[in-house]
Amino acid sequence: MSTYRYPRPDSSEITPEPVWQSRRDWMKTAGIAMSSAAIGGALGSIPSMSLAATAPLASLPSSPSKQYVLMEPATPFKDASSYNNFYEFGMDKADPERYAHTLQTTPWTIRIEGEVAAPKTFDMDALRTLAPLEERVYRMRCVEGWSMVIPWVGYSLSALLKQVQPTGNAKYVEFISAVQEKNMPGLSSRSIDWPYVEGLRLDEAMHPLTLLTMGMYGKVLPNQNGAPVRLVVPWKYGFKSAKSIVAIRFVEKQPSSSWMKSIPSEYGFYSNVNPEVSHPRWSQATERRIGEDGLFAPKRKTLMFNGYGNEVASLYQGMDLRKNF
Ligand SMILES: Nc1nc2c(c(=O)[nH]1)N[C@H]1C(S)=C(S)[C@@H](COP(=O)(O)O)O[C@H]1N2
Ligand SMILES: [Mo]
Repeated sequence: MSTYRYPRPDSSEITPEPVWQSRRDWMKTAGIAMSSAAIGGALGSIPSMSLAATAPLASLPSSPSKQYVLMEPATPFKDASSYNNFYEFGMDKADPERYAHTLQTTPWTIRIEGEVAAPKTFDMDALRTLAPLEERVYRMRCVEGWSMVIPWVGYSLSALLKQVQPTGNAKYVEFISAVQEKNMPGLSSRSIDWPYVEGLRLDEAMHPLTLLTMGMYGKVLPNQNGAPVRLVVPWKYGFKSAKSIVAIRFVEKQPSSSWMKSIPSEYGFYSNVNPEVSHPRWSQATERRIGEDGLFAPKRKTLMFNGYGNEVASLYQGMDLRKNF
């Protein structure tokens, strides 16, 4: 018996293998590189079939959220765990699944530091039991123009942040991802200043939607999705949702994220999903939903704040969202 309440896609929505294969062949014939060229470049390549054996993932029980559900079908697990961005493991969408098995996820701790009365370190046991685990189905919109619907398992980040006392200087929160020199083949690319760092304003970090995430589809996170613990900020472009987090730092000044440092003209601090503000190199008005794709499938209209406007629009009252992109 399935424990999921969200509608499952019926098998006709899942692209059969011969179609994938012919698509790949077509792309080869057309001379389109299968690996995405530059960071933030191509509008996402076609998901590739996984050849890697998948280790069984431990289940992670949780209660279904009553509040955070969607009427849209969840993206098949297969797609959500094989079409990834995790540049520590390479630039290609298939690289994380291919290479992230080397990520060392035990032991694991998150250090909370910076502008706090007393810095504190939490191990995974502490993190998993700190608050009741919930399953929440969120949309995830990548800045490259694709999206997924994923049942995540976790709890509001605010539950963790409330465990420490931020000082009056704490205005922003920084999230620092792991660096494992020997285990991450993507670190050799210098296009990102490692570690991968992201940031939120304190009120964004404390917003109930901001999810400290330890699982998906009822199981612990696959390495390629940011095991053992990551952030999910569903109203912002996917890159704000830092994976494999080892430290959370309260700071006074607006932090500069890896993407802001790497390409400041294209990536701002806020990065709220906004169909009206184009990326300098492409429109953000529509998106391709992974799992219901096909080169000629109609695109979906991208929603303001990725559809979470009722919850979060008030955070940005009076702000010019073109300037604060
Ligand atoms: N540490 C780290 N976190 C990261 C990334 C990354 O390269 N490194 N990629 C981001 C991007 S661009 C996206 S779209 C999401 C993808 O998450 P998913 O692969 O679980 O769908 O993770 C984000 N978090
Ligand atoms: Mo992304």
